[in-house]
Amino acid sequence: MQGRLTFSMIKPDAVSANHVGAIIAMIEKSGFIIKAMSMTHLNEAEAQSFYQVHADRPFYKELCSFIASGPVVTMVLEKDNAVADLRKLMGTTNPLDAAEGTIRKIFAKSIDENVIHGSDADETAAVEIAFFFSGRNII
Ligand code: 3AN
Repeated sequence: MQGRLTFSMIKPDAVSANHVGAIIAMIEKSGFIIKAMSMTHLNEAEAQSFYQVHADRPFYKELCSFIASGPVVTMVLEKDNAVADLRKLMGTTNPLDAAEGTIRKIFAKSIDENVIHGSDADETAAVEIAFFFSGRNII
């Protein structure tokens, strides 16, 4: 059975552009329940740790610098089929390929600064939720 929880992060480009409210509205309208939410500013070491799975990829350094460049909004979201449904709502990694009406199509400018992160599997969702939230802070 697919899990009901996923992790999402609104990235620094969307926070600095004042798109937080609009993005959260799209998430809520799509039927997700916000189980936890926080704003934080990762330092480089924390960003590198969060994106450890991408350590071998050519864009790793730039990705970590970008994520550490400003505040982010982190969320635990609940819905049936949460991981897949959030990724559908986000749109493809490259916003140029994203479907109409998706968050990245509407708000993202490039593959490097693509507005939102969503877990790619139930297992990574559990790891990413634990990275940012303790059980005490999940409603
Ligand atoms: P997604 O966020 O859609 O799951 P991943 O997990 O493949 O995509 O990549 C993680 C992040 O790394 C993306 N959100 C994007 O910001 C960045 N990224 C992925 N592919 C590239 C690329 N080819 N060039 C630059 N940045 C990339």
